[in-house]
Amino acid sequence: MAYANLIVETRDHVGLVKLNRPDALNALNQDLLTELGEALAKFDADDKIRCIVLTGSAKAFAAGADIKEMSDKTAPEMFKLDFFAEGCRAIERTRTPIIAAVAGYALGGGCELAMLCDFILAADTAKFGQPEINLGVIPGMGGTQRLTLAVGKAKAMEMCLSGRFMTAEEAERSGLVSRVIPADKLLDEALAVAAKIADKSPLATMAAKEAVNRAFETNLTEGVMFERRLFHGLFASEDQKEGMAAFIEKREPQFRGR
Ligand code: CO8
Repeated sequence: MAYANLIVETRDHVGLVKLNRPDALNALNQDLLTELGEALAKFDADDKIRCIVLTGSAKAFAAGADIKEMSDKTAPEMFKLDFFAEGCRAIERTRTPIIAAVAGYALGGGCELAMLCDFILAADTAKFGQPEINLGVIPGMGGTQRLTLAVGKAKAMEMCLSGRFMTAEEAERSGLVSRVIPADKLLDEALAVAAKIADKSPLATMAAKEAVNRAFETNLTEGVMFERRLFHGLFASEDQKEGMAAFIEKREPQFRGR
């Protein structure tokens, strides 16, 4: 299916979604977020797709919510607009792992979008920020919460209050991104990591994703119990038998998602 604001491709078992509003630095408007939700839902429903890469352009992953689209809105209109929240829910609902491959600006809703993904690989050109304060507002797609969980209060507070951007290097040091990669290698590396994930049992990757995400929602005892139950449950899968047999037989496992 062709999208107006996205380029969507598949590479074997990996789904690639490229934000594509170059004239607006991939600013997140209603159409783009709606399309993104549709594209993710399609990949998630496709058993062949076992990992997703979300990326932007060399200049911008996304420069935030579309300021021009929302500048004249009233509070009741913003209250009724659900596409921002629905865009967030679409990512949260996606059970297939999603890697954000971020080059250039990831600002405001763009930074929040990257943080909604399961982890971020950053090009050395990446710049992260929550500059909403410069517009007289604050982050609205989870930035005050997820940035604080990722980098701690001091840096999150400084970024949200002052609008200061973080470089890729600082973002890695602070735990916001998993790795920094030379910009010209970013997409290849993200696709290679995604292919590696796609080789695992999809039941196990989904379970691992659910268990790590549970760490943000619960206390340690409950989280560990949740993890243990998922661990036990995976012994009902053929993939567990295959994975352990392959280790013992010194061969590569063939995971089938059963
Ligand atoms: N919205 C709309 N258009 C944008 C945006 C944006 N966020 N960012 C850039 N553009 C447009 C520019 O207007 C410009 O268009 P035109 O050529 O028609 O004038 C084009 O993209 C290129 O941008 P610049 O000329 O500004 O490019 P520069 O290289 O000079 O600057 C920057 C790049 C620094 C990224 C600059 O564009 C910028 O500061 N952009 C805005 C960043 C920002 O403030 N983001 C936060 C937006 S608010 C937000 O994200 C809230 C999310 C929560 C919503 C939740 C609702 C419930």
